[in-house]
Amino acid sequence: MSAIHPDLILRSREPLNAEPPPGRLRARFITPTEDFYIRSHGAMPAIQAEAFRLKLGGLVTRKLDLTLHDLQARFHHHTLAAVLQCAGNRRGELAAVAPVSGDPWGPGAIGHAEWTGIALRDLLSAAGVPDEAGLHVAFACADEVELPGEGRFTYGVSIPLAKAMAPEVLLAWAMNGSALPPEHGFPLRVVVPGFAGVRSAKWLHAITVQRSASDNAMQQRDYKLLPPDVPAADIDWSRGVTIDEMPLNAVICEPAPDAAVAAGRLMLRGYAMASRRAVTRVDVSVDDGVSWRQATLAERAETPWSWTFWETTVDLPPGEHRLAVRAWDEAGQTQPSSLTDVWNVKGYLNGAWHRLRVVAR
Ligand SMILES: Nc1nc2c(c(=O)[nH]1)N[C@H]1C(S)=C(S)[C@@H](COP(=O)(O)O)O[C@H]1N2
Ligand SMILES: [Mo]
Repeated sequence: MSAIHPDLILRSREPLNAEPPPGRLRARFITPTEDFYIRSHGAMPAIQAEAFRLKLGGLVTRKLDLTLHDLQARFHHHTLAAVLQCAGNRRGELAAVAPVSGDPWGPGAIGHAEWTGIALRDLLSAAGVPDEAGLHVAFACADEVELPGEGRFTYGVSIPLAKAMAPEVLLAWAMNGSALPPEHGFPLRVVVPGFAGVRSAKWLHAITVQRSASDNAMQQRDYKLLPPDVPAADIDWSRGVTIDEMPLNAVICEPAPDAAVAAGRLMLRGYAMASRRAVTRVDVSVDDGVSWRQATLAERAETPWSWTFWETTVDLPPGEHRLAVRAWDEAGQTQPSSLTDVWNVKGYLNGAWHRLRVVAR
């Protein structure tokens, strides 16, 4: 196992799950690889780049069997900055409503990296995809994983062909200009900007074009948004909706929750993310959402696959203060105010206002 950065907050050692503290996450618009969250469901597979082959089959005109060098030599290279975020980002806060299952992620199960690889659509086009509605592209991976009640199986997920043919979906061999580190999927991973991290398959070795979504338990019996009345003890997955696109979100990265700060002027900083649409406004409150002021959008990108960094200065008299943040997107939508509104037993898609308390002295 490669050493992880000592500043990462370890959520689980086996499998390896870790996230950066929020202040570190907000330090750089492109998240340094060592600060990038790690979310794995099983042990990291050791793959030799020289022996690596990617197979593409299913409903295609020509099956493909390619080495890494073939991929790099035959297809146009793309580099794209994109956010990857876990559907369980901010799950930890939901436990205040009722118990949730899974690692208690803070707001750091997200990162914004520069990914280099080929467009998945170029590979699919080279293989020849039928002109048929409703197809799916399934990814098979090298890691063996385990889910409660499902036993052990190799990781697999799928995305609709329509998304697979979108220009932003990459098969990436590099992250921030260097080869993918083992924990982020060496030698090849999928990057599906805008979709929950679960679809960005690491340690990819086979792609299948097919008529239905992947029948892998990771696709069918996990990562679905369940209604709030589904009990933990007996999950009826057919009541859940497959989590693909991520909701609008905003987080206060600085100050930290329960921080003791000097009374007077205080800088608040954080991130906001909309997926597919742009973030158009970020509001900050120092009275728990009774009144709001607009933050400055300090750093943003041209594409909807990047996050937005916001900041603002507030004036806090001595005492306890309840801070809150909410983002707006270009469709004029904003986030639900309370954790109760979004709670689900698996703790996915927490896009409620991010709130925290600070004490000014
Ligand atoms: N093969 C494989 N791919 C995977 C996973 C995994 O456990 N195995 N975890 C997924 C989940 S849930 C997330 S959030 C992202 C995390 O990617 P990262 O560890 O590079 O941040 O990878 C996804 N791809
Ligand atoms: Mo995830």
